[in-house]
Amino acid sequence: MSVCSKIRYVWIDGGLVECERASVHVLTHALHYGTAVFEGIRGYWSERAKNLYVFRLEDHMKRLVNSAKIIGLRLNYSLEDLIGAVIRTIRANEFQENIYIRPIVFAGEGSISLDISKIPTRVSIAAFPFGHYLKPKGVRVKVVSWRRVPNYSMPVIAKASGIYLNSVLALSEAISSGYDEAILLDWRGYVSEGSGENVFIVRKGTIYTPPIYASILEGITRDTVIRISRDLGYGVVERDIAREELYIADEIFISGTAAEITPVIEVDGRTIGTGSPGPLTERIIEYYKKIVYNEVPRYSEWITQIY
Ligand code: PY5
Repeated sequence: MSVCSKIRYVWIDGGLVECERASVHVLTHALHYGTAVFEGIRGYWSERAKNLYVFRLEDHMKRLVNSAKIIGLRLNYSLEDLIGAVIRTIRANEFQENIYIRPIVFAGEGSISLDISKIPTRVSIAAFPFGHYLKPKGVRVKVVSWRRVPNYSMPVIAKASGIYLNSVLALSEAISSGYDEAILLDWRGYVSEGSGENVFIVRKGTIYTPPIYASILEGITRDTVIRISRDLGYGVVERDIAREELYIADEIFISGTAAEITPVIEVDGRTIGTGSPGPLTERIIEYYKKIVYNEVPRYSEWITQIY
């Protein structure tokens, strides 16, 4: 199936073009060296309101701008320009279903030199219909042999394309061993994160998640989970998690824009809790769903209404 079967327009370098025309040259710098930063954002179609709600759009676009700054990609658009461009892209496609939005800022053509200071920066925004990324009833995960890139080698807080080779290797190891998803340890041996998700464990009613210094991406869903869990009355502690704590956790879940909040039911062949999503995990998932569909007024500032 063609990549454009469900996309009419893509925003590229300042304007909308027909999807078929949104292509790049083979000498694009980012293709060779991973010199790009991107975002993943979700939009939820509410049948009840007959509207599409984008979740935490401004926070995602702020992270995109920050990622570009960290990598040293010069960006010729303001935060406001980029937010406006996302809204325009969705409206032009007239989506009336759940979507995923993928903006990318990348080093274009001009030279194969590793010096990106003279290479023009390009930007594109594509959006397309999207369902579940992982099994919503729970995934089986493997702690893989690849370690999460340490932040003394790569600026892992930036959502940068090149860093994703680490995630690709981790996920393919997990899948080829018969699992659904990978968990990577950090350079010290503590739990870092999934291939595309942050990790949370529950022990005796308290929620724990690795700190920023465990080389994680500072997930926006992670921040959402921390805030809404506290709202629901649960304690949330950011601290190092040892690998073996995963095995004896009462519940585990992973969070990310694509993965949303997905229960983990098995780690390295050990069943977690009862082997089905735990009660606390289910409560947070339920609350999260209400929030993204704009059914919780206190969190409506996280929502951008499209139509
Ligand atoms: N950690 C990594 C390595 C990620 O790639 C992601 C998001 C997260 C954590 C969670 O971040 P957030 O909650 O801000 O989304 N991954 C992307 C996503 O859209 C790409 C996944 C293929 O979920």
